[in-house]
Amino acid sequence: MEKLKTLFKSKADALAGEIKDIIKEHGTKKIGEVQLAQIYQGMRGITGMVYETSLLDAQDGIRFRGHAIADLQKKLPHADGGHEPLPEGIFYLMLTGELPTKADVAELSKDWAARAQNTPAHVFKAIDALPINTHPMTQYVVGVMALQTESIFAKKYAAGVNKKDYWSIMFDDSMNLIARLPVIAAYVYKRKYKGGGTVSVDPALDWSANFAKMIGYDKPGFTDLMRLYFTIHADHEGGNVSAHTTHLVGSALSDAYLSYAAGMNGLAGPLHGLANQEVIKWIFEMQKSLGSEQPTGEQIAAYVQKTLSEGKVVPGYGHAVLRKTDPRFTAQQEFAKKYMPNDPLVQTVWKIYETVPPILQSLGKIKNPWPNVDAHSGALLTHYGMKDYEYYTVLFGVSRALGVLAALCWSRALGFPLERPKSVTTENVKAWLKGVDTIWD
Ligand code: CMX
Repeated sequence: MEKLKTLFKSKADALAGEIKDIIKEHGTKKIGEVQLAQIYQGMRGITGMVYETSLLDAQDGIRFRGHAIADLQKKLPHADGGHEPLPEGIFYLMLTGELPTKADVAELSKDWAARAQNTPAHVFKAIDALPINTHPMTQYVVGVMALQTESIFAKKYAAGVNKKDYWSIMFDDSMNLIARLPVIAAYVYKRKYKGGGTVSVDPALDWSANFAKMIGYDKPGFTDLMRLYFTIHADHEGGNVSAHTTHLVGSALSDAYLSYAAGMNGLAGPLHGLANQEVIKWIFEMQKSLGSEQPTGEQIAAYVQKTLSEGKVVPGYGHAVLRKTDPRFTAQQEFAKKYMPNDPLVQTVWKIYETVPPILQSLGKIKNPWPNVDAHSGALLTHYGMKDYEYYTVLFGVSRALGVLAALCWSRALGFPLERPKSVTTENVKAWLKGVDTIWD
């Protein structure tokens, strides 16, 4: 992978030079203003970090280095016989800013399959030490944490390393970790749902096909779904909980394993990545409660009102930034229209899409009544037989590694410092409101 590493370094050096000049010439210019409400309400809309790999627009959705998902489905290389982009390609794009060739992507597939061999036995033992009913995300994070023994960054830092070389060892760690995540994820799946067993990587297969094969779902449709899934969940700019946590923890020079595991603990929250399991759980409970596999719009509307009246959120709807239907939802809907338009669960997801937004809109307080990425994914997985919904967030996590680790390589290559925003107490705020103006120091 020396070619990719050298290309990344040349891009990073060029940008580091530009950033130096930008800060020198424009460093005192102001970006927006912070309102008191924002610091109480999750820092929404405060521009507070630089994150190179993707950018989110409230109306148009995610752009990976300027490219929309629909464009990338055409522009990124596909596997022979495959119909969806290979996620190796989106990693290459996020890391270098360039669209890869088919050969570039094939090289990455081969490299990751080679790096994934011989995952240390203690990783599996650490997972095996957990009770079988442990949530799959916990098992997954424990596996990642156990793998931290392999961190080159941690070892080299302990031995003494020049800060100019941080990028290089972060790159090596990131590549090794990404390569082995499907192994850990597949091991957790087999252990929890298939009675256990070993997993091994086929050097001839791409990252997604290897994962699909390891978990025992190697039909071409599912493999293609995984390629799409791992591509569209890879990144969502820097402020979301998993990306921001990885970035924050990484800013302390925690290695890729520690930083990514921290991000995954954030992804495991129900307002973030766990929403994908919550959606399908909510639909299954609705079907059961109504005694119908395909409830009508009126029945769904009544069930939504019940959910809201119990003080719960409707999972899969709403977003902190987006203000339209998530293009990642649309990409999955298009996949379903092509391969499974008559699937009853898929049709129920579409009926929910017709029914929920006007109800949420009528409440007057929800800024985005439209579906997000998590509203559709479970129905696609269920179609191929994967009904084990507690596992779904692990899939999101495997994909999210591509973005957050590419971004971490950039953070080290650009020499980004420790992140340390200022906090205040409400006592401070009350004093400030009375005109005491020194409290922010
Ligand atoms: N169902 C019910 N109420 C909702 C809602 C939903 N889907 N979405 C937002 N609201 C509520 C909020 O809880 C908040 O209520 P209070 O004022 O009573 O506290 C109010 O509407 C305003 O919220 P908002 O500004 O529109 O949304 P936020 O930026 O605060 O929250 C999100 C965004 C995603 C957490 C929220 O929409 C939500 O909880 N959605 C359901 C969970 C979900 O699908 N999460 C996945 C997001 C995508 C991902 O990260 O994977």
